[in-house]
Amino acid sequence: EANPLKRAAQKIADGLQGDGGTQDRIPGKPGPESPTVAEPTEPREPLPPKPDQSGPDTVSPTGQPTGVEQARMAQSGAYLTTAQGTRLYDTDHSLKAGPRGPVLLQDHHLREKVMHFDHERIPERVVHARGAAAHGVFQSYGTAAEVTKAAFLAEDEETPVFVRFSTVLGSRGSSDTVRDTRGFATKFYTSEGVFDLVGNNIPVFFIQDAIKFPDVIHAGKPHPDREIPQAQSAHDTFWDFVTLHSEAAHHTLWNMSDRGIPRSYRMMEGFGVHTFRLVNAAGETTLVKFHWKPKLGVHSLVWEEAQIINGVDPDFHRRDLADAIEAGAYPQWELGIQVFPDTPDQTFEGIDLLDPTNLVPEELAPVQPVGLLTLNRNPSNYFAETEQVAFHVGHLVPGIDVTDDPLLAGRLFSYLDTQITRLGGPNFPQLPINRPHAPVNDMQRDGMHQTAVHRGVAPYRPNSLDGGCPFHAGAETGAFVEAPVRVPEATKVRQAPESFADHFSQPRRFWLSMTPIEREHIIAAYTFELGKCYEQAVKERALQVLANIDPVLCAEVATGLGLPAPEPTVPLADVEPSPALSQVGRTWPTEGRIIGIVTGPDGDLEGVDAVREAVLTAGMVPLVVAPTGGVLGSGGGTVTVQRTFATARSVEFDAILLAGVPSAGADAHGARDAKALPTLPTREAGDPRVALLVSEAYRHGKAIGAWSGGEAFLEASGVPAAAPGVVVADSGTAALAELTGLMGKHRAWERFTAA
Ligand code: HDE
Repeated sequence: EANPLKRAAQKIADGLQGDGGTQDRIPGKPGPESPTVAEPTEPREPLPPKPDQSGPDTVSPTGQPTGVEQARMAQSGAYLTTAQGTRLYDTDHSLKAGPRGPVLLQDHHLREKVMHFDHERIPERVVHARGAAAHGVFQSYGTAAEVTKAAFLAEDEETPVFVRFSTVLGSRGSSDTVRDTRGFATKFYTSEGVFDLVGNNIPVFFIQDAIKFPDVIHAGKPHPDREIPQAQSAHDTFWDFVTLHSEAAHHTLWNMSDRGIPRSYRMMEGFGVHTFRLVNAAGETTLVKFHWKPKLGVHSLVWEEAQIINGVDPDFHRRDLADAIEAGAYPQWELGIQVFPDTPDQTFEGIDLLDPTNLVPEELAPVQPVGLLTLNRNPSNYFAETEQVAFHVGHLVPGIDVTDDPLLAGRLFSYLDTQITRLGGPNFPQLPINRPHAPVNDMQRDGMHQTAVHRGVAPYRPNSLDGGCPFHAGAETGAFVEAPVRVPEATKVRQAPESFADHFSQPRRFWLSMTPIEREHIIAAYTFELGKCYEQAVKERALQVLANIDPVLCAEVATGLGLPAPEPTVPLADVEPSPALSQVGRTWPTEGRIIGIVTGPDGDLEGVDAVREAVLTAGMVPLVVAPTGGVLGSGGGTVTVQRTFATARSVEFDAILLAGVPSAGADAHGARDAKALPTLPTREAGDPRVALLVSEAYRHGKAIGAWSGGEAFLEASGVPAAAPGVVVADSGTAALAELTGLMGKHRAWERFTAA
């Protein structure tokens, strides 16, 4: 297949045959590696990783290449063994005194097997526990070379990377589409050592000083008595803290905006949050903020959609990322920097650059692209890679240094510290996923889980016994040299600077930058979350915070809560909006978008086939939805079904196409699952499950198209054929053409009442 996008989309569609993976493919279409029904009797090696999967490329701590194979040493040979390499003839029965007798204590295999199992889990991350990751490559444009000497940012440098996306509050098994901030952490394996950019999808943070991190996280995590709610901010302790603590107002507002519920990890921005200091070859310094800009645009779910997905497919974001990469539809982001002069006061246009609750509008300091990130390989083992990867804001390379942001200072301590508990000792840099690709020659020795066999007798400096090795490097031999920044003379205090005291002008700017639709979403989010709180005092205090941001926001939420709207206690800030903060109004590529094509045995199957082909050619993914699984039609004009009315839910699709005349009621095609529920008061025409599909898609602002009698579904679902974003056409391909244009806007925004 010549068109790579089409190939990618086809692969996603194929991979999604049936509802789950290789075991569940269409009859007659087994996957290439499908397991046979019976257990194989001939020994063979484990299946190799799929083409899209790979483990980390590793080198040993002493710089010797080891390759992935060494990491897989535990799987050599065809025969089952103990951990000591002794072959086993049975691993299914304990050693007993007779078949019905007691199990014998001497069963060393039982003991070893269960002992290892008992210790398979490590502590999950205290925050960002739930994540999904991928390998990729970062291609530098060289445009940052003037401001930094970092080798990986020089022209045409290519650097391997590993990126982990995450939610913050939920535990490892929680749902993907909860309202929360998302982590966006990137490990660059550069020739000068590892650089980690440990960012979020929101450019500001709740607190200005790391000493409050345990407070904000304790407040956001589930209540300590019942451990509910999981992964959400809609509860009293969270709102108690963020309303008592007005510096949290800005980040909270972002969380309540559409940014808190991204459509996909592939459609999120990333931000370094803090201001960093770059150093160039001449030793000149510049202050910068890092940005990741997704090629597919910044898109979000709507709240009801997010809630449904949490039940229907809690792994929605994880699946989306892995499917796209497996199919070859590689997600891409441009890395950009906002550049500020390194002046002694470290402010820009009156904005304190050391205050992590501030952003700098792109209209004041444009984001300048410096390189391209492409994620192109899935991990081959979740635990070894995604779980064991250890990021740290202190993993810096020459040319990138930190600033005195007090939040960043705390992070510089925390990340190393937490890995010791999580990864069981100080040798986690030796884990394959964490190993630098630059030669390592440290004098760290011993400790838990030491895997290096160090040579020599003198792990100390100065020494003569190991020939004085290893040697210090100078700046000219690539050493990291801290920027010699002057620290003002001062007295020790536990105090924030006065410039950190403005907590409302930045949130007000964000609010004013939103379109009416986005403002409605924000109002609805506050009303929902505060409506879930029990404490009246918390709600009242939240309204006070909102009054200081904007009177309309405050009044609308107050109405929803049935409470009076308070007056502001600070003068409303006079700020210019920053249109770059809004997600609505632009047109974006539609690659990788998923179109549900609803049809049945009586539908226009030829038309469906033509539409599938056109969807694939456009690099999007067609999923055919029909009353039952299997293959529709016969002979040449057949269509394979990927979803049934029972397994499909609107939230999986970015747009819906209705092909052909619906069959009234579920019985027509013998779908028994429809009988598992009490009968709904069905409308005249149409299966109620399709009516739900279409009405939900409509409510969520998704493009809907119909042809060849499919219009009748619209009526049955209560969707007006003339509504914005609804297309009725003569043929499937004509409907698709219009639909694609609509999807470029992400949603039919005109359908939202605020528009
Ligand atoms: Fe983190 N954060 N953080 N954080 N953070 C962790 O480190 C911490 C902050 C971020 O995919 C922990 O390895 C403190 C801001 C991401 O593995 C821990 C403070 C930003 C990830 C930690 C912050 C982040 C973490 C938990 C306040 C955005 C996931 C496990 C001073 C710029 C990385 C771990 C991954 C993870 C501490 C604030 C981003 C406990 C003390 C601001 C993306 O060390």
